[in-house]
Amino acid sequence: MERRNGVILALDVTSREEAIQVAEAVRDHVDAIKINWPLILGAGPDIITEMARLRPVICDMKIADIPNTNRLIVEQAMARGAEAVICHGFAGADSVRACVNAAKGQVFVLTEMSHPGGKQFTAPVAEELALLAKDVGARGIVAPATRPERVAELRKLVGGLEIISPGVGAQGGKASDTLRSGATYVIVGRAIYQAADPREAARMLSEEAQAAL
Ligand code: NUP
Repeated sequence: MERRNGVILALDVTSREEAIQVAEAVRDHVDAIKINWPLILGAGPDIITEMARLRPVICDMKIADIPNTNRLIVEQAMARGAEAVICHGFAGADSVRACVNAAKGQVFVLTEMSHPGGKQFTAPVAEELALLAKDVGARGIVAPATRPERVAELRKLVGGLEIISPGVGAQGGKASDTLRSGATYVIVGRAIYQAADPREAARMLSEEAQAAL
């Protein structure tokens, strides 16, 4: 995927029809579509293939199992057209490595999560998780737009890896602050798909992001 807008759409709607409607409306203003369990369960896994026709797809299944199961999950996602997947790092290096191998490197590893509870267990080990991502050859990490200072700290550790950052809009983060702190892309869900005019909301976020890059 190419960084033109700096924005990844988090498409957490639950019906195929709504997913297609939103994705078609905003596709010009986002660089990728992130699909999570609500849509995969609501519309079925073929939605990955359908969305991949519109924009590169990142499957946010937060994979966190033993290596063999991780491999099987990633193979299913990639076979349906995903460009990349998101996995948890806490399952350990072998589990993350299994994802990296199955996805040919196209893996983002979660570090500190963006919600308040993210401070409880993920924040204290976020640096270790970021270094693990680098060690195993992941494409990047996920870091919180709700805490841009943490994005900046994690950026120093991961060097040239990509950082994708959720938490803009509904969770209180700001796209420009996050990108200036070192994120490569911001991930935005409700602030786009729940907007009265999703296309205009995505266009404005893309404009803000491009000005900050
Ligand atoms: O730490 C994380 N925070 C987070 O919000 C890791 C994530 N993967 N996400 C996801 O980003 C979350 O599951 C949702 O799909 C999206 C944010 O959506 P919104 O808060 O912009 O609606």
